[in-house]
Amino acid sequence: MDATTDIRPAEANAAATAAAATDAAAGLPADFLWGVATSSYQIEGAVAEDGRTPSIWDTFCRVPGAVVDGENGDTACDHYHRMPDDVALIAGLGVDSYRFSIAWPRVQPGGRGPANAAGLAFYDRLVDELLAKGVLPWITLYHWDLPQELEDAGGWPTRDTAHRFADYAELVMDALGDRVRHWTTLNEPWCSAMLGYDQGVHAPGRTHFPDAIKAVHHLLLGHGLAAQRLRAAAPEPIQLGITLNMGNAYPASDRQADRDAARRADGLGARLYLDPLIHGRYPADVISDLALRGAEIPVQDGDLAAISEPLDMLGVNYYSSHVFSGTPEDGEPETRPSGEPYSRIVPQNLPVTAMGWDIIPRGLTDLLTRLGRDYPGLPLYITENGAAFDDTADADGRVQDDDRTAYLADHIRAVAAARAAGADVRGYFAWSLMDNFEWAYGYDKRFGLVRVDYDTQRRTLKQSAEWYRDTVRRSREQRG
Ligand code: IFM
Repeated sequence: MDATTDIRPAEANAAATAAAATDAAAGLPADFLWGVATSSYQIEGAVAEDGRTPSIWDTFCRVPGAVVDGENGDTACDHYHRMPDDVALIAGLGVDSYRFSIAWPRVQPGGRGPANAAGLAFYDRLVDELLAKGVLPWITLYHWDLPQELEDAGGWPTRDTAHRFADYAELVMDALGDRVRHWTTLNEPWCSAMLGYDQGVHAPGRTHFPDAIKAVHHLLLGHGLAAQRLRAAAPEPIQLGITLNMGNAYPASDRQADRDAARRADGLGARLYLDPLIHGRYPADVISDLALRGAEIPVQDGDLAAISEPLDMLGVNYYSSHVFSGTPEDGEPETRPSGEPYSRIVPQNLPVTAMGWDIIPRGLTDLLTRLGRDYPGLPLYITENGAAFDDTADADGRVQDDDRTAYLADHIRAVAAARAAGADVRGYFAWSLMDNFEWAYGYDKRFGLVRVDYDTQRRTLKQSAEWYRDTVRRSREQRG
């Protein structure tokens, strides 16, 4: 297969003229859910207020060199103090839903014990504010801000953290379950485990692959235990899910070595999570691949039954895809001296975002149709999709971000194409509502539909926000 030709968009990086972008939502049904998303540490600030204690990100940001320019989330977008205005901004975009995360150390400082009423009160007000404006709250319980005390006790590689997460989930359900129907346990467990415990580029900054694999299992176990507790404690039936970040892994050619490289990448990136969650078992080929790297999944009796607690929906975060080769650039050898097979991302020379990520809308269509085929009967929601670009603002803070509009339009079309091919995709959340703290990149990368001037905290709708608002409006008009 010539993957390069296959994944190149028909109009690669076409500038988004109004005419080109208006039809993006065509083909999506009238009840399609439109939203915007954020996460707690990336926007809230107020890290030491109302009883919040440090998370692993507060600690990691203090490590010299960990975050660009030594930035941190101490103030971020100051959302904690500007929440009503931000909700008004969301309502002004006309979206159906707002996906946000709860800061664990704000509502259960230290990660154990009783709820902190002052911390919970913030989310209580946020939920009320959203409902008053007709916006559906969509909660993510864990978007990476693990209480530092739990990391000190071993973090996600330690089994107890899964139990602590289930306790915390129930505390939040007790406080907000009377008004919130949509619950996501974890955001992107691959990032928590691999970036945090293997690559060390995210908090807590550890670099031990076998521990990262233990973290994967305990994150999934935490999800399963929390799912059981959430369902048991919910006063009304809920819609429960988990969000995974995934791309499509393409082999560079039909050669067996390349197909194996793509299979291995997909195994570690996607099936290691999907198969236990949905089929109740870890994939045999991934277990063998892990063994070659000295890693084992610490499964105990009953774990897989808990992990495969039925899901009402699967959240998909999509940004890009990769093409894999099973050989180094010079062609030899296919196996490292350790016996581990070789796997290389093949550069595609495609248009990229400011993150350097290839723009491959076709990958989203392929991913969604594959999920629909391999994991049938599970409603899918795009819980994040969006792009950082090097925005330039005029004197009024206005940004003419045609590149971002084109990215969003192309990916929304890719969702419609997946639906046409049979995938049960029911909603789309743009990442992100506003520019925010982009983890190890600090404030250097801007993903927002809304520009944030970090000196004044002024918010200004970018052109992409206006385009998204109009797209949502047109799509809603079909509802009559
Ligand atoms: O900003 C992040 C988000 O927190 C998780 N998904 C990817 C986004 C862009 O990197």
